[in-house]
Amino acid sequence: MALLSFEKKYRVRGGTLIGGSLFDFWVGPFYVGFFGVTAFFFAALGTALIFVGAAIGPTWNPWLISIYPPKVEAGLAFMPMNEGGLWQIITICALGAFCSWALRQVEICRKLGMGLHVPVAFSFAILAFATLNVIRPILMGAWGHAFPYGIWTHLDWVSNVGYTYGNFHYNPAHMIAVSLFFTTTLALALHGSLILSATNPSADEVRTPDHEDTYFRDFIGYSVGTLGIHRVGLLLALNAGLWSAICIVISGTIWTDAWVVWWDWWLDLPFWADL
Ligand code: UQ2
Repeated sequence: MALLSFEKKYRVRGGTLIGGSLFDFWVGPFYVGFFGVTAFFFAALGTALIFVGAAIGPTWNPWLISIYPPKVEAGLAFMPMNEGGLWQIITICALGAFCSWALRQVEICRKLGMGLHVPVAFSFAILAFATLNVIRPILMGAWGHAFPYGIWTHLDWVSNVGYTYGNFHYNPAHMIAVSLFFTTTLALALHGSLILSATNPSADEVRTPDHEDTYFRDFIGYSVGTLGIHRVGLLLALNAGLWSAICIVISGTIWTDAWVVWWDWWLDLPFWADL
């Protein structure tokens, strides 16, 4: 169906979660909805407050601008603007915008009669952010454990937190997360190259899914299938985000030592513990 006649059929009212038909319209190509309004509000306010923080100083160098969370000593208190309060409101704006975006995706899914896979997937990204800057700081008792909003300073934060637990690469959940990120790129490279090789062949005619299946059956004796590869891809990608959240939320909460010490359970196994 051509794009214009498709839009005529599907750009109709309905499917909203909140607000009925009040915000059920488009601005140019963008569906608005109640959550389009809230997303715009949170994004605009959050961005404006980042500029307020930049104006407070000490730099306008975009690489070095940073909005810091409160000091660890402040615990979980609400703070004045220039002592972490800006960071607190910007964090609320960020989560408000992310959740608005997810719910706007849900409304679009409902309009089009599609599954909710995209908003579910996006929710894992929101979960990862919330784990870093809300859940873990609350579990540890201070907003000061969250990361600052700055290009350079958030990298410093990652480095510092890594060294706080010795070498973060010994964190078993971090190992699982990294493996999932690599496997995700493997899956996407396999899939992208396979699709391009079949739809963009040097021969004149585009190849079929049978060619794609047969390629992998010839190569490794197995094809996961054209729908299956997308299930594998989504599963890998969501787990990469999930295990990233797990690997950071267990650090400083249920495990406070260097991560290499965790592996002592292996050395303590009865087979060789007494040798
Ligand atoms: C496949 C298939 C596709 C694909 C790919 C495969 C026709 C177009 C890439 C091959 C994938 C396999 C064997 C699984 C890979 C698993 C991991 C964990 C990387 O069979 O069906 O559809 O794109």
